Amino acid sequence: FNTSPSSSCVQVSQYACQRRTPLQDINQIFTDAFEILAENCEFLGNKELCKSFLRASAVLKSLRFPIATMKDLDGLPLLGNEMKTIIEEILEDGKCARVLDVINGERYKSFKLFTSIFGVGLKTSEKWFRMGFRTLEEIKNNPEFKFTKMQKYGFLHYEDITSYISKSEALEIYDFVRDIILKLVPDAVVTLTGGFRRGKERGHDVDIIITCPRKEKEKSILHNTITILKNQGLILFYDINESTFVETKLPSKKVDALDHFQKCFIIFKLVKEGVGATNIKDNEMESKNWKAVRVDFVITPYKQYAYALLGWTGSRQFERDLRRYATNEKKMMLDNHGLFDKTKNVFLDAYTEEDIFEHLGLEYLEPWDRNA
Ligand code: TTP
Ligand code: MN
Ligand code: MN
Ligand code: MN
Repeated sequence: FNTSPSSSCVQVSQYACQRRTPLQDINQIFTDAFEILAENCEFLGNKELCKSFLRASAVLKSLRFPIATMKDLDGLPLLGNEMKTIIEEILEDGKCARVLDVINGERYKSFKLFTSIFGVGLKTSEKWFRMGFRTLEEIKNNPEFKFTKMQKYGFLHYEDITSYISKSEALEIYDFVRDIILKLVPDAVVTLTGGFRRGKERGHDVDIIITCPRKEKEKSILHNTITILKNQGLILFYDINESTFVETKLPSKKVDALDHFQKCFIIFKLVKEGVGATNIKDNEMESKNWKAVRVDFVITPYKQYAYALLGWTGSRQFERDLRRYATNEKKMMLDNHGLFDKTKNVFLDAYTEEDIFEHLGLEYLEPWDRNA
């Protein structure tokens, strides 16, 4: 096959759900720039511009050829003048002044730092930034501050949590947890989702989705599993959100709305076999033989499982485009709980992700092609 841009006569869709986006991003020099600008907009509360940057980035990620000249952009959607100016500057200089200004800016640097703490979002970051804080030390050592339990543990395990999790570490935790769950409920379905399901080699957390085909049997799984893990001393922190799911509720209009399933945000103690022992023998400083790893559990009824799996597999931009496509092109409403056809006034049942793509009239995309 030919990968040169001129040979691609097929129109590139404006929706990520109509394009293949593998992990390998050959336009990373541009997409990195757009994602920094998008993040900066998010920190400034400029949602519209943030969306535009993320959509532009996603278009470039789907290309099978590297952008080499401005001519290569002909016919591509979602790349307006603002986006083209940035691409042109990077093509000429290898960098973009606007991006450099952002990453050296006080606000971006502070928000990056603050939001890297587990339990700290945009609101808290804004507050701390306005109060004049710029470093973690200033915040951590401030006796005036009241931290949530999540933030306290976020600080406590900061180094571990902000370091990457390898695929083998993710699989180790997944296998371990799945074994425990299958002993409790033999027909439970336990799936590693999120970035690792999309083929990523490293991630910032381990996302695990759980269901059971026998009605209501999924309901006891979370608490029983947490109890077992706690008794084994493997839970450093956990926060259970009970389900608020209502089957008759229409899918959410907000593209970034959280879902209503039972879930648990965990800091897991991953014990590394063999690490530490040699150091003790050599009488060196005792090294820690475990690593704190962020793990998310989500538990869904069987009927909503395919929708939840699709939603939790991501990427976030892929999910946003799926919903936008459903709304704008199909007069349907999609979220992590289901798909509602507004023309026929019915919820559409699905038991596999393939079913959902079919309902939407989309060609099926494997998880590893959803890296928008
Ligand atoms: P993340 O775990 O944040 O992201 P990721 O797995 O793609 O990448 P990494 O962890 O390596 O940074 O989210 C995974 C998906 O889960 C994302 O598409 C959004 C979705 N999600 C929900 O649908 N509902 C929720 O309540 C949460 C917390 C996430
Ligand atoms: Mn994840
Ligand atoms: Mn993430
Ligand atoms: Mn997650």
